Amino acid sequence: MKYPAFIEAHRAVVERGLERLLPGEDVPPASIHRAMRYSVLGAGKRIRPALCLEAAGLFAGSFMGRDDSPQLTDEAPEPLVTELLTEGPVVMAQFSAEEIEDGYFDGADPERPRMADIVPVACALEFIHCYSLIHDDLPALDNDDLRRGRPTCHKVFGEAHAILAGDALLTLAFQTLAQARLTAKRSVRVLAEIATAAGTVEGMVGGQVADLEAENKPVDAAALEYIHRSKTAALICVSVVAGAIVGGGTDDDVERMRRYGQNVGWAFQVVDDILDVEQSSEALGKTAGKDAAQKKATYPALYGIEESRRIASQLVGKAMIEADHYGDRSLGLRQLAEYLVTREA
Ligand code: GRG
Repeated sequence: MKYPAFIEAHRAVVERGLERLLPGEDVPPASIHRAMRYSVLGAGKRIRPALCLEAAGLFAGSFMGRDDSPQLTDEAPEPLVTELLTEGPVVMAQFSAEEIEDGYFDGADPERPRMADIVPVACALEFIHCYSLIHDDLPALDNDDLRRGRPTCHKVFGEAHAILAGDALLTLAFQTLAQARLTAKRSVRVLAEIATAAGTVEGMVGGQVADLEAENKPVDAAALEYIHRSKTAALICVSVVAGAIVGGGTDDDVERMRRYGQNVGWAFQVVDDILDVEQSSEALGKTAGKDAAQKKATYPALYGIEESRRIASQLVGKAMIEADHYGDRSLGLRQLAEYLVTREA
């Protein structure tokens, strides 16, 4: 299945947001900004930002790229919208003391953020994802030469710059989140959720550690589940959770999105394991067949390809039940879930 057509609209806005939120490559020290931009502005699928925007749209009532998208088509652009959607100057969101005090911007309804205010949150998730890819490719971890169809960051800029570019993207993510135009309450909640998902306790770094330590060892189903849910699903899950929070979902909505996200995130890594076996490096834009070569803990290794496919479909089925709660309004999240299990790269 191709990337769902209307999600392409999210992707276009996210690309522009990433471009503008990253320091320019002439900004000193230019070498680190070149490395950051090289890694972020490559051919990523932008799945995490798309999930975030789609979840936010579900609750904020704005659906970019579709006929019912009043906030982006009908309303006069505000400064950040202008920065993100037109050829304006590259600036981070700037706030007066009053705006920070209010936790919002310009008298707009704090309960109904514009999608353009949510784009920085979506971009922050992509910054964290890109940091994890840069570090994952380093010689001390996966030692890979190919990422998104191009030489990896350390191959082009050297190891020191790759380590620092990863660090800088993680830091930029939290700067971006802290400067996003959200109510103070939503802002703090989202910061805590994303920091936790990127961290060590059932988060991305913890999953990566467990993955490393499982190499060359027999791994049971529970250990494999822990690795996949922490290493990959946590960031995917928090993408929809953050979207639900900033979009104004209730606590029940946020928890429903968490269940949706846990299931699609887990399914995403199961499919990633399958693609590593079945696809070529050219199709994936990264080195295929590495899991078996490195004796990694994967679903195909433990269950075989067919059973892995069944597990992925079952997980997506569970996510669909959560999305179905919102009827037609969750069409985007349902299409994204379907894409994640049927994708070929
Ligand atoms: C602090 C040393 C240190 C490491 C950070 C490296 C790391 C922790 C975590 C790695 C987590 C990781 C790379 C998980 C794999 C997740 C995955 C399937 C990535 C591929 O995602 P896609 O397909 O990639 O969305 P694109 O390129 O489309 O964005």
